[in-house]
Amino acid sequence: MSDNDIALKPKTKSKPKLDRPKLYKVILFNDDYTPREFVVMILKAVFRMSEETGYRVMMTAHKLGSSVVVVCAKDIAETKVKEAMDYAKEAGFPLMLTAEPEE
Ligand code: TYC
Repeated sequence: MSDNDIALKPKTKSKPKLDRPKLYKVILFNDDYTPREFVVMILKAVFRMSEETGYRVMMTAHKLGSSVVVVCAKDIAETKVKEAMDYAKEAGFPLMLTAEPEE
């Protein structure tokens, strides 16, 4: 190799992988007081679900005690939980949702 040759080193350093931000599950909980139609209305208005999907998610919570509504970024999950519970509070219903980190 002469002095003018450039020795090309293979790039061996790999970029450290950035951890993906954790996803959050929005969970809907059953109660004995909130009307079914109101729950479906909330799922349609806040979570942009169709009538059919909203009804299915509501019935899952009604029968099993809880249902996953959506999995998304933390800030979106928390904002939607607050929005849904604010609507319910305003209407005088004890509807409960939470945002929980995925395992
Ligand atoms: N259990 C309620 C009723 O029978 C309906 C309901 C369903 C409430 C799902 C909350 O997350 C819920 N009126």
